[in-house]
Amino acid sequence: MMNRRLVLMMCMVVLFSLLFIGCESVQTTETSVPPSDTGNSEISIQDNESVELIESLYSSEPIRLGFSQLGSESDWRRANTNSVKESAKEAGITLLFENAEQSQEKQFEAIRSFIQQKVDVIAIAPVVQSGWEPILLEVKQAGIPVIIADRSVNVSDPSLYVTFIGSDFYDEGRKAGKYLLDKMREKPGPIGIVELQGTMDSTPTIERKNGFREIITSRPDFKILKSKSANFTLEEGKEVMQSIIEEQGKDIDVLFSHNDDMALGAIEAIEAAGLRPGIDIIIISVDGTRKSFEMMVEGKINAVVECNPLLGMNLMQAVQEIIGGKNLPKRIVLPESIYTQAVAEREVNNRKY
Ligand code: GYE
Repeated sequence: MMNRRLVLMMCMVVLFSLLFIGCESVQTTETSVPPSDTGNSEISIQDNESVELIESLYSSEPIRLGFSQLGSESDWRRANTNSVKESAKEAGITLLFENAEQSQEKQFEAIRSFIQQKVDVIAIAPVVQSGWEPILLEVKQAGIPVIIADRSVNVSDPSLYVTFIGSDFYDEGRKAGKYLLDKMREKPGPIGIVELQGTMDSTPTIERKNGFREIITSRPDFKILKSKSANFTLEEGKEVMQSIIEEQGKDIDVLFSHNDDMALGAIEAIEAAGLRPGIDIIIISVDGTRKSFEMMVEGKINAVVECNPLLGMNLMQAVQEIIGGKNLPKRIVLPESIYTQAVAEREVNNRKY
């Protein structure tokens, strides 16, 4: 199936050729016919029309981007969605947006509808990282380039997408681990750790978990008491933490939460159990939302690893470059930091999400 933009480019080539032939005939006419001759002005009107036609073809066809968002589970995700929508508007790109509400099946449906609507580029924020090859093959066969945004996909054929724009989740896990090592350097073990994981089989969950473990193995007295998924949501964070407190009681020294929303839910559960978050239980979270900074200011979260959801402009730039025929790097990573209570007060009002 032929891409619309390709057809447009071919039209432009044809029009340019016609224009070129037109110019040639102007020159030949000019040598034989005086400039005041009406025939000459007729030719120049045709000439202008060709230019206008080319211009209108070019400007009346904004790029059409289909974006399959995985859901709206967290403040991070809502900021990500807003960033994509606002950036598309700013870049003059027509955005076809679908929210899959955590269902990979719904993402497949959205992608198929984008193929049917013959969009120019498809961007996908994948809910999980496995199971993408067949659908990406369908998109490839339709001749539509794919950008993977935020979370990654696990595919053996790298030609199934152009680039992956997102954070280094493994490094985020490592940063959390390093903070903990430093925080506990004077404290003798055993140190009891609870981990709240995000969505199972999603890239941030897998990599934050592995990065964290890589670092903390240097202290064999760090014990992971419980590691459970709470699907990146506040409600589940609260529920899961409550049940873990009931099981593990006072052995919990540390909570490593894969995102801020789950940490906020867990804080409610910790307080309801009569414990002090940030003091009785050291809390490390990931994302860096304004709410998590407010919790740091209150002393209830100890450190937050930043994960930037504001990918919109990077995504639009990549889309424009693909359409412009440029080569993109296979991986586009955004710079990120880690924040502690020491800087929370100063930084809280600078948070953009
Ligand atoms: O950390 C979490 C969200 O995929 C990086 O998904 C994203 C994660 C983010 O729901 O809050």
